[in-house]
Amino acid sequence: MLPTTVAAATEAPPAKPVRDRLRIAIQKSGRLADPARELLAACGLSWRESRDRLFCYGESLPIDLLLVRDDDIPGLITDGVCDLGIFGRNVALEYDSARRSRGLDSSYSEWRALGFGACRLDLAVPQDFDWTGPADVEGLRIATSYPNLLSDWLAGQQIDAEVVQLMGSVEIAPRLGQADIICDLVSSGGTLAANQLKPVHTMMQSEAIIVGPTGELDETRARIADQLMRRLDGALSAREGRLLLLRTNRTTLDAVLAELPPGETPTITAVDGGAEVSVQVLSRGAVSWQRLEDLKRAGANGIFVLPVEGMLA
Ligand code: PRT
Ligand code: ZN
Repeated sequence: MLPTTVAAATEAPPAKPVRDRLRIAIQKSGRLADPARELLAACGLSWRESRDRLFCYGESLPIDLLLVRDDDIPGLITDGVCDLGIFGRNVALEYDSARRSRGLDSSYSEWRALGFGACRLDLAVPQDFDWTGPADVEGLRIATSYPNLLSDWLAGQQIDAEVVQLMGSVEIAPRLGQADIICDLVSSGGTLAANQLKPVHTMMQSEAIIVGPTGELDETRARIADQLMRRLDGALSAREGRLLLLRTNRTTLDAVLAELPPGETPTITAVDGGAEVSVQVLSRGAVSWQRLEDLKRAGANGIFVLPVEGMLA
């Protein structure tokens, strides 16, 4: 009788089960967890959560969530366990860079930037360091959790320096003598200051992104993903957009139109037999007090600025 291993080797590998639901990986807990869920909820998604809080079954649409550590999301998409993922661009590019250094192509691409989780990957040095420019890094030890992005940057600058890889508490490395300077994420800069460090060079700007596979999804999941992206675009525009309503006399209309914020073409409707007009415009961002005062001065009255709940182009 043949050994079982030989018999098994001649058998076709088991076919992968076809999934007819879309699966999105998001952070289980941490900075991006709540905003990611809020954004998906704004797209009309609702879920039933598993008891272990690792899986959320999509009820309103066939879109399930996998709740994981952000660092695991790139691998889950690469392996096809999840279709889409929401996590920081910093994590996405670090993973890409690691793959490139092994001669592999990207396994996903950024589909949309989501407007939350903003931060920068900065080089930071002790406060008494007399920084003159990137060349100052030559020969130094740099602590970071982003060894691939840092190595890419060093190579691009033709700088020879030692990369000290740490999983966390990077800011404390110079004080502990583990490194001379650091390369780490910064948002307010408070943590750097608390550790007597100052930012001197920004290597990348980051925010939360939604990524999808570089290859094609099968037809069913591609259709669900298209629907989600259309809703997402609406939710993102609605989040930033404001509906501006005002009235003005026809004689001051041109002056008022000149003060409108950047946005869509305004809708102008005659009221009171045509002497007055009502103007409605979707502003692409918040409308400042200064803008409202300028509008009023130009002849607008009854000005309303309203948040937008949803939008479908
Ligand atoms: O458990 P899991 O692995 O999922 O979470 P995590 O601990 O790796 O990540 P988490 O939740 O801290 O961050 C997730 C993502 O949020 C990051 O990958 C970034 O894309 C984004 N983000 C935005 C930040 C920051 N802002 C940020 N400030 N990630 C980390 N920080 C750190 C910073 O390095 C500093 O140590 O927060 C500290 C405070 O920053 P300051 O500058 O405001 O003092
Ligand atoms: Zn993480």
